[in-house]
Amino acid sequence: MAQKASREDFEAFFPTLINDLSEQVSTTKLPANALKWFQDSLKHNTANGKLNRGLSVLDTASILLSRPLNETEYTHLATLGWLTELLQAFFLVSDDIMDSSHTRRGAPCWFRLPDVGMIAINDAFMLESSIYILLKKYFRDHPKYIDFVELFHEVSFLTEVGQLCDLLTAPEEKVDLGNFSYEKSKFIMVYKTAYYSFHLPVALALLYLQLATPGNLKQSHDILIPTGVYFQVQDDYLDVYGSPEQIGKIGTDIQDNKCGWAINEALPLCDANQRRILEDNYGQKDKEKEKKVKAVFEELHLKQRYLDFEEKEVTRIRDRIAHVDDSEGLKSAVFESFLNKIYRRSK
Ligand code: GPP
Ligand code: MG
Ligand code: MG
Ligand code: MG
Repeated sequence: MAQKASREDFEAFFPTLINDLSEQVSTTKLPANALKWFQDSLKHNTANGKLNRGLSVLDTASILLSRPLNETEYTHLATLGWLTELLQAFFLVSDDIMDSSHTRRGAPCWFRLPDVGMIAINDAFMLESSIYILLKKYFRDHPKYIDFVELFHEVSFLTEVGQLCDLLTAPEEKVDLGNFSYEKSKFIMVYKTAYYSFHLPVALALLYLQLATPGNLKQSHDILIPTGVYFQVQDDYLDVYGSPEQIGKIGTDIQDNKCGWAINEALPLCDANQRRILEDNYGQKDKEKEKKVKAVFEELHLKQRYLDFEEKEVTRIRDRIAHVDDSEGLKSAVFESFLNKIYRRSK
C-alpha cells in the first residue's frame, strides 16, 4: 500500500539541504554575513507554503511502487521534492517583484523587507542555482541525471514563456480589455503554472524510479496540464474572492491589469454599462476603482459561475483519470491524489 507523505517529516528534511548548500557556498570562503544572508533567503522563501509540489513527488513515487518508500528512496525523493519547492521559491520571489505584490504566505514579500529590496533578484537566482547544486550532489550517478537537469531547464523555460505572456497582456497604464480573451488566459495558465506545478513533480518521480516512457509521460501530461489550468483558475478566483488571511497574500490581479479567469469570465456577460465600468476601472492602482470592478463581478454572479466551473472541470478531469492506461506503470491514483489536494481549496 502507498503511504501519504507527512508534511512534518518533509519539512524536517530541509535543514539537511540547507547544510549541503551552505557547505558548497562556503568553498568560496564568502564572508559570514553573506552566508547567513543566503541561509535566511533559503529559509524565508521556502517556509509556510502548502508544499503540494514537494509532497507530490513523494506521494507519486509511493503510489507507483504500491508501498511505503524505504530510507534511501525517501531521502532521494524528498530531495527532488525540495527541488520543486526551490524552483517555486525562485519563481515566487521574482513574481512578487513583477506583480508589485505586498504579502506572500502571510508575511511581507521578500523584496519588501527593508534590508532586501532588489537584492531579492540575486537571491532568486541563487534559489534557482541551488537546484542544480543539489541535483549534482545527489544524482550525478543516477542513470537519469541528465534527464533531471533537462527537465528542470525545460520546465523553467516554459514557465518563463508563460510569465512573459502574463506580463505582456497586462501593461501598466494601458488598459485595453479588447486585448483579453479566454484563449490568451488559458495559454498563460498552461505555461506559467501547469508545467512546473503539476507535470514536473510526477515526471521527477517517474524518472527517479526509471519508469518514465514517452507514453506514460504523455498521458500524465495530458491529465496534469488541465489539472494545472484548473489550479490557476482557483488562484485567479482566490485573488479576487479569497481573504488575505486565508490565502496568505493580498490579491493584485485587478489593479495589475491581469488577463486572468475573472475578467475573462465577466467580459462576455457584460452589458454596455458594465463594460464601461470595467473599462474605466480595471488595471489601475486604486482601491476604489478595484471595488467598482468587484461590484460588476458581483452583479455577474462570478462566484456562482466559479463554483459551477469547478464541478464541471473536476468531473471532466476525473473522467480522464478513470481512463488512464496502466500498461506502462502509470496509476490513476497518482492523479487522484493530486486532484484531491486542490479540489475546492480555499488557500
Ligand atoms: C503564478 O502567477 C505563476 C508563477 C508564480 C510563476 C512565475 C514565473 C516566473 C518565471 C517568475 P501569479 O502571479 O498568479 O501567482 P500569485 O497569485 O501567487 O502571485
Ligand atoms: Mg503574482
Ligand atoms: Mg504573476
Ligand atoms: Mg495569482
